[in-house]
Amino acid sequence: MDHAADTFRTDLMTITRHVLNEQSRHPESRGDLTILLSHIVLGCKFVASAVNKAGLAKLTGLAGETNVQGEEQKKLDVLSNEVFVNALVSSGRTCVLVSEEDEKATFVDPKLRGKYCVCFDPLDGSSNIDCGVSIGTIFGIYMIKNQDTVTLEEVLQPGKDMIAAGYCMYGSSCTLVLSTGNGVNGFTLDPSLGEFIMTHPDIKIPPKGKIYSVNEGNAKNWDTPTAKYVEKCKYPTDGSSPKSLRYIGSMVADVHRTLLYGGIFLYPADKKSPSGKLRVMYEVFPMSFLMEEAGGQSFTGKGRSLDLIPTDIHDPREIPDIPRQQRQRGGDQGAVRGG
Ligand code: FDP
Repeated sequence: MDHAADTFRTDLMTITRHVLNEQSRHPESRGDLTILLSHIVLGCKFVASAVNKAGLAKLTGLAGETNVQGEEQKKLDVLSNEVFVNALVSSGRTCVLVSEEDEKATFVDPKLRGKYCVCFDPLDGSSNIDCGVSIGTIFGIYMIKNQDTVTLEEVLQPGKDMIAAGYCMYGSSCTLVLSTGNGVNGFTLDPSLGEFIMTHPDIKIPPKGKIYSVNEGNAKNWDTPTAKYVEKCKYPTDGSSPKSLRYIGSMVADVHRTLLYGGIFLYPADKKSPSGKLRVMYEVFPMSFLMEEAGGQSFTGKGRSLDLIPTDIHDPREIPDIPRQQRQRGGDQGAVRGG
């Protein structure tokens, strides 16, 4: 990109302009997705501002509550969840919301309902909040056939049925990466304009990557194929150079780097988490959708990640009354990769 010319750019591709352009490719569209996305963008701007002020405003630290995964909630998690729930409901375009922070799915008041279901993690990577490392919001959007009669079963759709997905990374800059099923584009928040401007058009993951990204502290609990794969990254047997290890421990940041630089990010199942740690509906699906749209792959160890059918909105958590064998989940490890 021509940075000198960028300084003087006057014809800016804002995210709104981009989404409207995408909408015009579907003459039958009534702009509902555009409106929904503009509310998500507003939520991202709000959270970006709160994250920037977190240290100053004493927003860091525990809020004294525990979420469904048994993790202590941070104030910023709670705030971000409220911001997104309010933004999504007030868009008038959603009928069901699935949030990492809420035990149950939220069924929107019938008067305010629209045709979309949004699954989201309002603030992913929250163990990184207090040290200022990049964190992010992840979201995936489904269309629901009948918003008036929608049930929880309808929400448990395979990832391949998603119509749009994205994430917003709150880091040294604030970057929103979005796909509406026609490639992947990245936008950076210009704080002086308060607008996301397209900075990474048509992202394609490099076909070959030199980086592997995994929490190797879990290695003693891995199965043999996983351990062998990671060993090969370090000690290749085909004469190639060893790969570099990069692991931030914040999925949005690790996936963002993988999208731009190539390589592999994985969070394999282990003895502690036999079905893996990453949540299917609001972590694995949106990121897998973006990876595939960018020309990469995402798989569970047994098959394509987007083919999984969740049986619980917070899969893969253990559900005591349903034996694991009777559930339809297709895999037990996760990896997204370029080449
Ligand atoms: P966090 O627990 O900090 O919210 O699934 C959540 C997640 O972060 C991902 O963002 C991240 O990739 C992963 O967990 C990190 O897990 P480990 O600390 O076990 O490596």
